[in-house]
Amino acid sequence: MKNTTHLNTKILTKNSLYALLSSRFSQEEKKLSDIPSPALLQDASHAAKRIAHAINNKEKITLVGDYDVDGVSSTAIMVDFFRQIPYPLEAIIPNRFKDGYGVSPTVLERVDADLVITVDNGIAAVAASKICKERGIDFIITDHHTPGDILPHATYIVDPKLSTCTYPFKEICGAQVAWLLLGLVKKELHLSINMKQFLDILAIAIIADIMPLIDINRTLVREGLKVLMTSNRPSSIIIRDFLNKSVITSEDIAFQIAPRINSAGRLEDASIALDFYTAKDTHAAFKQFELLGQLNNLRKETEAECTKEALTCGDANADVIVVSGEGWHEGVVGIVAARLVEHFGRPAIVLSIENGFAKGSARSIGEVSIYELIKANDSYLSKFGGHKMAAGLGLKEENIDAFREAINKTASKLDKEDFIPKESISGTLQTEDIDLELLSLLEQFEPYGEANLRPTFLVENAEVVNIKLMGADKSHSRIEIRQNPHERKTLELIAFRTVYTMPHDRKITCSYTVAKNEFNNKVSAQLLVNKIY
Ligand SMILES: [Mn+2]
Repeated sequence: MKNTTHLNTKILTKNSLYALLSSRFSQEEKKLSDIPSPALLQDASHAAKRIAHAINNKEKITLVGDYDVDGVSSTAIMVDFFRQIPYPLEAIIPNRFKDGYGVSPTVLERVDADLVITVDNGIAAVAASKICKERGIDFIITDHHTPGDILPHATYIVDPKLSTCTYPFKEICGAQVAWLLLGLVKKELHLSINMKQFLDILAIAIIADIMPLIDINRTLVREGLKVLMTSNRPSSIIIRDFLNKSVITSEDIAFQIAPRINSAGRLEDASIALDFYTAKDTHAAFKQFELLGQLNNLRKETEAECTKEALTCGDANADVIVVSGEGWHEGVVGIVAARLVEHFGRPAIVLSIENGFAKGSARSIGEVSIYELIKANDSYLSKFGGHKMAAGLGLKEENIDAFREAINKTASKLDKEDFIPKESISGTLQTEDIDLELLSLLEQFEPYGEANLRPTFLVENAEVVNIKLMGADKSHSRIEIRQNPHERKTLELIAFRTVYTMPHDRKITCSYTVAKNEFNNKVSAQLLVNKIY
C-alpha cells in the first residue's frame, strides 16, 4: 500500500461542500459594469486617440498579433471591430517557423504602414521599435506580458504589467487589453458598436491563456460563455454545434476548443484559426474548424512521439529537467514540457535544435518561478520571456550543457517545498450524495479553471468491482467501484487515456472530479479520475 496519509479524507456533506466553495469568494460577484474603466490603463486613452486619428485621416494601419489562442483571439476581435467601423485593417500573425514570436524586424520587412499596433505581444520588441522609429511608423504596443529591463521605444505602450500602470486588476490577457482599448476607440469615434458581442471570443482567450478565474475574469468568462451560446458569429455557431451541449463550460473550451485553435499556429499557420474566427458564414467557419480538427490530431501524434523521446533523455535526479533534441517539433515542445513536469514532478525545459540553435519552452510546478530561474541564467541565452509557470527561450546549441548545469545550480538553492504542488483534494463524498443535486451545487461556482479549481474528491481503498476499456482504441478505462464495504450502490469512474488493470489487492485510491454528462438528452453525474495513488 502506498503512503497516502497526506491526502485529505475529511467527509463532506453537501452543506459543508457549499460552505467550502463559498469561502473561495470573499467579495460579491462582479457585474460587467464593475469592470474598471479602460481609461485607467496607462496610455490607453492616448493610444485610442492616436488610432481614431489614423482612421479619420485614412492612414494605413497594420496589426501584429500572436499565434496562440490569446493572440489569435485578440487579432480576431480587432479585425471584427474594424470591419464594423468599417475601416480596412491589415492583420498579420507571425509564423512561428518563419518569423518566430512577436513583432520582429522580419515581420516589419513586409509591413508598409503609417501605424503599427501589436496585440498580445510587443513588450519585448526593442529591435522592431527601433525600425519603426527609423521608418517614421508610429508604433502602439498592447500586451499583457511582464516587461523586461529595457522597454521598446514605442509611441504608446498599453500593458497592465508596466510597473507604472495602475489598472486595478492586472491579471488580464492580451485579448482583454485589446478589447478594453477598443472600448476607448469606440468612444473617440462615437461608434455604436456593442462591445459585449466580442465576449464569446474574449472568454475563449481568458480560459486558454490560463488567466485566474476570479474577479472580473470570472464575470467576463461567465457572460462570454452565454454570448457564445446565443451569438450569430459563424465560429460560435460551429463551436456550439460541435460541443452539442445545453450549457458550455470553461472546461469544454479549455479541453476541446482551445487546443484546436492553438494547433494552427503550432503546426502550420495561425491564419487558419483567424479565418475560423472571422469567417463570414457558417460554411466557411465549418471548413476552417475541420482543418483545425485535423491539425489538432496531427499535433497529438507529434506530441506523443516527441514526449516519448524526451522522457528517455530526462535526468530524474535533476531539479530542473532540461532536454534537447534535433528535429523535435517546435510547435509541441511546450506541451511536451508540461508532460515532463507531470512525469518528473519538476520544472522542465524542452529544446528543439536546428542548425546549431535551440529554441524551446519551459513549464513549472508548485511555487517555482521558471521565469526567475531562466532570468538568473540569461547569460547563456540569446532570448527569453514569459511568466512564473511558463516561458520561452532560445540559445546556441553549444550553451545547452552549461545552461542546464547553471539553472540546476540556481534551482538547488530553492526550498524543496516549492516544488510540491499544493494538494487540492476537498474531501470525500458519500456515495448517496453523488447525484443531480450535487451537480447543480457544483454548477453554482462555475466557471472553474485557474484560481478556482473544480473541486477534487477522494475515494480511498475502494473495492474495484469491474474494469472495462472503452474508446475505439480501448485507451480509456471505466472503473466500477464500491466506495465502502457492503454498500449496495457502486460508482463508475472514468479514467481517460489510461489503461487501468486490476490491482492485486483489488483496491483503488484516487482523486476525481464530478462533471455533468449529457448523453441522448439524459443528464447524469460523471466521475472523472484525476489521479490514481
Ligand atoms: Mn497572451
